[in-house]
Amino acid sequence: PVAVPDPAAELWQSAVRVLDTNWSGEHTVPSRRLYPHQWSWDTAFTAVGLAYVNPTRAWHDLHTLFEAQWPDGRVPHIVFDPATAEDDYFPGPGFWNLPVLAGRPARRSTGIVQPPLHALAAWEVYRHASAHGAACAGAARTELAWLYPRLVRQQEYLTERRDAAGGGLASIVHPWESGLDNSPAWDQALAGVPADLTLLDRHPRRDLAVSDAAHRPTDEDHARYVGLILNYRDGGYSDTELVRRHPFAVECPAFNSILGVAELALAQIAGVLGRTGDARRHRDRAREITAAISRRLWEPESRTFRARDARTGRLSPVRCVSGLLPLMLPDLPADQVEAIMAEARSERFGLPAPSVDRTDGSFDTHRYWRGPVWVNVNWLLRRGMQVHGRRGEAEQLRRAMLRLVHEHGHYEYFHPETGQGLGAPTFSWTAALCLDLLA
Ligand code: 9YW
Repeated sequence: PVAVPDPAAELWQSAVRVLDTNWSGEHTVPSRRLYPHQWSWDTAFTAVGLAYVNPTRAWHDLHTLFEAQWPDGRVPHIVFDPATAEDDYFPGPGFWNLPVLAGRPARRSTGIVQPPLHALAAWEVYRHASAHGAACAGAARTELAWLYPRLVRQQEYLTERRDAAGGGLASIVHPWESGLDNSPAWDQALAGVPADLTLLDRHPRRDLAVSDAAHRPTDEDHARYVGLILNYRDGGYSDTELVRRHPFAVECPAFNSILGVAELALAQIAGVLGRTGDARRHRDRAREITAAISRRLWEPESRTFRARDARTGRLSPVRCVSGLLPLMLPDLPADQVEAIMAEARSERFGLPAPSVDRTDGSFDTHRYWRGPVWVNVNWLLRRGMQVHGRRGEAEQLRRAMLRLVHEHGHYEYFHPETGQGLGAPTFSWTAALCLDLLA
């Protein structure tokens, strides 16, 4: 008999191969091209997929990341691989020039953060552990117990030290902290940040040596990114009086929705660990974060969520995919849930959702977070649809994502009109999330 190819099985196997290729022995790299270290939210997405095929490696990855947690609770956005040369990635460990920290973390890192998706990832790995046998389930409980206090400190850092405007939401101090680097959501707030192009002479770009300049942030944006780090670094990475001392502080709807979802995942984890009082506290926090998002980031005229400049109080004028992600919060008011679903279905987005409103002047089919489709944010959007019982759309989105990857490969991002794969070709979170979508 002739073997009939099974597309789902092929996709599964290719995803597993990508994750195997990108395993360094200590952590998973986002891809072998351009990203030689460990990235924070990439680790969380990757763990979600590894939960099905290699939970031991998922825990190891999370462990490595949290070994680099700072004494103040922040989990750095990159943990540097000591085996990689300083100039293989900019900005490398030398540039960040970390202060000597009391109780110094075991690993070298950057001083900024990324969205706190790790509690959700840990919960997902734990949830699937029993499918791998009793020993694996036992190990998962031990890992949860190790991670729990660290995850709590990560949340406390963000909710206490990063509430720059005092309104109950965390501010990002750099566009990179959103994970949505050059999203137009930051354009208005970034316009006030000086773009000193001479910084690029001293700190030349590495990314352009390995990727197409038309896909990447512009030199002006890059100069602002470098300047922002220098300012934060020269202030010793302190978060006191951010609004006065730092030229960029923004409340991102995606970042804060993930912050809220993390509290709900912590409530589940606390429950497993027998900490009922803590579980209640996490659920209360999730409700408070949801209420703050719903109050502060809602733009009533367009009925959409926007990023808010914590320094000026102004909402970003651009509709971005980040504005769809409050859907992940179960307590979001029903009329806001309806509005997000309508926006997602509209000609401005559609499924899978591009990173920016297709009808906006800033929409650019190739430029990174200014138009292309990304699997990770669509995966989060699908979770939101599931949370609110939108089964039809959730299934439509699941199929659309799988079709994209099946036809074009495990790319970093995709052309929002043709589906062409863009950026790095064998990208960890795309592969990992495919496993979850196929399971
Ligand atoms: C960079 C690694 C990271 C992601 C970010 C994405 C990009 C550029 O790549 O950042 O060099 O850090 O925007 O979300 O974590 O995959």
